[in-house]
Amino acid sequence: MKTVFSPVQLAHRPQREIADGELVPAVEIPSRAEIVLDEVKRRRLGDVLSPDAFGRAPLERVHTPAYLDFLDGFWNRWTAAGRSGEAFPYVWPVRGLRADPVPESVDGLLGRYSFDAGTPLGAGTAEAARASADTALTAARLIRDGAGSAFALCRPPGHHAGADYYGGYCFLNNAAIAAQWLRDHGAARVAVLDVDYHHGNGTQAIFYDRPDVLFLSIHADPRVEYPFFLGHAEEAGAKAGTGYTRNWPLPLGTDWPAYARALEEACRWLGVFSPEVVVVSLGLDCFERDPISKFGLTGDDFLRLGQRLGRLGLPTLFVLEGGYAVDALGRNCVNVLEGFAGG
Ligand code: OKP
Ligand code: ZN
Repeated sequence: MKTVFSPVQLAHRPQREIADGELVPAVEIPSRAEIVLDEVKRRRLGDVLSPDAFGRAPLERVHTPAYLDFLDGFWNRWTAAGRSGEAFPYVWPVRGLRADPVPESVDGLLGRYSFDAGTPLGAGTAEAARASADTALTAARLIRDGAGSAFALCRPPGHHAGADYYGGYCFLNNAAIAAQWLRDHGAARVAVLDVDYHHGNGTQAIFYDRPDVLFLSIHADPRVEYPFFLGHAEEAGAKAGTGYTRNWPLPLGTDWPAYARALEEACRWLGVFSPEVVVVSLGLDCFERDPISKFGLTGDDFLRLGQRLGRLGLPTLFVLEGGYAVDALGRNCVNVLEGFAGG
């Protein structure tokens, strides 16, 4: 299986994040990607390619032009306003407040285009996010050109980002951008299977009304876990997309037997939908020792997860999302990929 990665993705270097009422060291850090890349090479998964620049058009198929302008131009505006440290929003246009007109001040802009205060935006963020999306697109093109699988070593991750908002360490929705690109380049039906510990709220929102992209997510119950405001079992799509979103919120402490039952159901839906490509939003934060998560999957369970996906026999694009136990991240990630390839 080929891997796509660019060192430009390391330019996003968050220092601190707001979590649980404190400013704490950031967890979505460059070494995550380096650890995964090292393990890909050590275990000889396959060639590692650099992404090509796909430009803005495939991003605009998922994100609004105004949001993309915000991301591209924000750091200049922030520094021009005399700010120096990484940026955090602190006020949002919630119920009854107006999202439009879009504010002119940097603090207003941050609130308008985000949904949480836990996601630092810094000098290299836009450039890294763009490279991360190009990584997903380059891997998607490998699949379009006939590969049975490919691994997009994306960072920063993407599945929490919506059409016009960032959050959850995510800026551009890499998996959604890849899925849409595959739709635009010959695939009639694409499925996104999100196995990150956190619900992929951005991806769900982007495809919620659509029957051509199936969204399936297995994750910690949002009643007790981030992102709290999406990912409940009854969310099943709307309008023409009714029935084309499925959620499996699971309790904290879930280990492999219960996880595997949800995965079995998701695989059954994949069989019924019969997509031309499966995009796997590959978070590794269901791991038992993940520092911010509370599921109980082991290293061997990630091998089992990959094997189960391999048995679907469908062209599969793996897009890296979360996973913060940096010491075990490489092993867990490559376990999924090898499990998939090795049967
Ligand atoms: C991104 B991805 C925990 C704070 C959690 C946000 C988590 C974002 C996860 N104390 N903050 O889905 O892995
Ligand atoms: Zn996650």
